[in-house]
Amino acid sequence: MQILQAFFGFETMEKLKIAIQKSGRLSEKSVSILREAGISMTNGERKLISVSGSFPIEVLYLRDDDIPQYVKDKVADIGIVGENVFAEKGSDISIVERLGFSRCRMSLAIPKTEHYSGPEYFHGKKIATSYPVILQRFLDEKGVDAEIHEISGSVEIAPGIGLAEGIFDIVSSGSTLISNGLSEVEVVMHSEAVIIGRNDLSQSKREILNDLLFRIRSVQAATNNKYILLNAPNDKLDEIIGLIPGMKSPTVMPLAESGWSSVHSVLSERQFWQIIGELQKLGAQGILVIPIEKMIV
Ligand code: PRT
Ligand code: ZN
Repeated sequence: MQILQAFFGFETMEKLKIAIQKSGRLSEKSVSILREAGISMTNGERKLISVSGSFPIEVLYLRDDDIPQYVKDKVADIGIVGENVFAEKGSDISIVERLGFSRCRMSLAIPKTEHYSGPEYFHGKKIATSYPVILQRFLDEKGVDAEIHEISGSVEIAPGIGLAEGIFDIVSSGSTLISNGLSEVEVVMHSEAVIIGRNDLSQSKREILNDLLFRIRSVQAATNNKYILLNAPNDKLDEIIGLIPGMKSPTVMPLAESGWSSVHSVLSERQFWQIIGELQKLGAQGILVIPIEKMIV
């Protein structure tokens, strides 16, 4: 790929077509993931298609629900959707990468005044949802015979207007359920944004995809990790190093003041909050935590 690119630029190369949501909860983050991976788009106004001058990629802006079908039909090669949309419409295609944003869950909910006895509660009842495939799979697994009423939006109002006795929908904070007098009784699946793709990409498109995934993983590793610098008393160096082992091992340099060293390492943000107290107890001082832009793992 590099040789072709050096001679002809990206214009003449085969491009990987990625479909992202045109406007909605996934769109901003999808664009920023590409941008952080060094892929700048020529078309800032997000029309239907834009191309990148810095990477052999073409971006298509679509409704999220349509993306799996466009990938199946080879209009796009890969796409970014919620795992819920993949589970509903993604037969014959696969998850290529998990992206960790737009986390939510798909749950069954019933009026909070009802007593819930277990999945058999739904026997013979009507459930409103925009996700009939995932719901049917769950009901079959549990051996429950319920009627699925498919609606495209405002699912949460269905029990209140007498359309259904329960709902199956996306839940994030849970406040939509509460404000509609519903309580969540079964979490059927957890979801996050994912890259989906076909398994039959050409060799050159697969190479572009691998390059894209490498870049995305480097950005994600950097986001999840921090560079930490601290001053440590030499008599506690081994214990402090044990707490912040880093990618290979920390850098340790003597300070001008004898008996002290400067320790540099990398650790996850979550880990940092767990060990900060212990580092202080061991006498670490001048602790600096710095964001990392890219991290090649
Ligand atoms: O127009 P287009 O079809 O492209 O977009 P859309 O309206 O179908 O989708 P959009 O943008 O609303 O959501 C895109 C994806 O974001 C979903 O498929 C999920 O994977 C993910 N996501 C994450 C969510 C939520 N969180 C979310 N909270 N999608 C929807 N919601 C809605 C939910 O439907 C419910 O009405 O928010 C409400 C619940 O939120 P809480 O916080 O009150 O529980
Ligand atoms: Zn949608």
